[in-house]
Amino acid sequence: DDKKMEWFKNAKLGIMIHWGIYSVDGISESWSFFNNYINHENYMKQLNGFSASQYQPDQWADLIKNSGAQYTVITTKHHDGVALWNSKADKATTIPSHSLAKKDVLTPLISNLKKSGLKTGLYFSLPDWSHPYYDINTRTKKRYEIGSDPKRWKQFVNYYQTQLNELSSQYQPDLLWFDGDWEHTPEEWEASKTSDILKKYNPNIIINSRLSIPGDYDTPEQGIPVERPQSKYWELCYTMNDSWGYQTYDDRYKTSNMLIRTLTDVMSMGGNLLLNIGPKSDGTIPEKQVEILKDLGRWTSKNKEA
Ligand code: FUL
Repeated sequence: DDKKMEWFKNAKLGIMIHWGIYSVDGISESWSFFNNYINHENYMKQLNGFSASQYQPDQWADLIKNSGAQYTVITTKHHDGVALWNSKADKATTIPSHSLAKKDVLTPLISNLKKSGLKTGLYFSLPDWSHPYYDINTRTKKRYEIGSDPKRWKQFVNYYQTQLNELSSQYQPDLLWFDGDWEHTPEEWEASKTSDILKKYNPNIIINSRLSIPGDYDTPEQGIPVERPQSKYWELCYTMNDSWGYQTYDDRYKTSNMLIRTLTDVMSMGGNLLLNIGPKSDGTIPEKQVEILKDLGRWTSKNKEA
C-alpha cells in the first residue's frame, strides 16, 4: 500500500474546491438549510441562479497547477445532494439537468486538471439531505427508522453506490474524499462494498478516512493537530477565510504568509495541506483567492526542493 501512496506522500499541497448552488446566495453549503437559516425549498431555488456563465475550467486548472499543488479535490455532491455531474441515478438532482447552467461542468474540469498533470480527487457526501430515500428528510423534518423500512434504506444505498459507479467510470479519480460518515454505521452505509466498488475501477485509488471504516489517510479539519498524527498519512483540510463555499460577507481571509506558514508546519509533520477555494456561481474565482493561489505559486516555485 505504500506504493500507491507515493504521489500523495510527496504532494504536500492540494487544492479543495467547494462549488455548488450555495454560492448563488453566498450561504453555507447544505448547513444553511439543515440549521434552518433558510428553508429547503428556498435553498433549492438557488438552482435557478447557478449559471456558470463565466466558467473557464482551463483557467482553473492553470491557476491550481501554478500554485504548486499536485492534486485537487472537488465537491461532486455535498450534503444537499445536488450532483455536479450528469447523474442518471434514481431521483438525482443535478447541475446539468436542473440548474440554470444546463451544462456538464465537471467533465471539462477533470479533463483540464488531468491535462495539467494534476491528480484528481472527488469529494462525495454520503448523507443526501434532499433525497426521498434518505432517512433524514429536511423538507418534512421527519426521520424514518432504517429498521422499520429496510427496503427504502436499501434503495438509498443502491442510489448512492450507483452514483459512485458513474463517477468512477466517467472520471477515473485518483482519490475519493468521503464526508458525513458520522450519520450511520459502516453496516448501514455498506462501507466495505462501497470501497470494493471503487477498487474495482482503480485498484490504486486512495480513500480518505471518512467512509466509516479505516481509510488510507487521516483527515483533520481546520486546525493543525497538536501532535504528529498517529496514522502514517494525513492531510489537513483548511479554508482561506472562514467558509468552504463562496460566502458573500466572509472577508476574514488569512494572509498568504500565514497560509504558507501553515503549509510548512504541516509539511514538517509529514502531512499535506488541502487548501480550499470557493468559486462563485458564475464560475469565477474570487479575486482574493486567486491572489493567494498566486502567492503560493511564487513561494513553491522558489522552494522546489522543499
Ligand atoms: C465537513 C462538511 O460538513 C463541511 O460542510 C465541509 O464540506 C467540510 C470540508 O467537511 O464535514
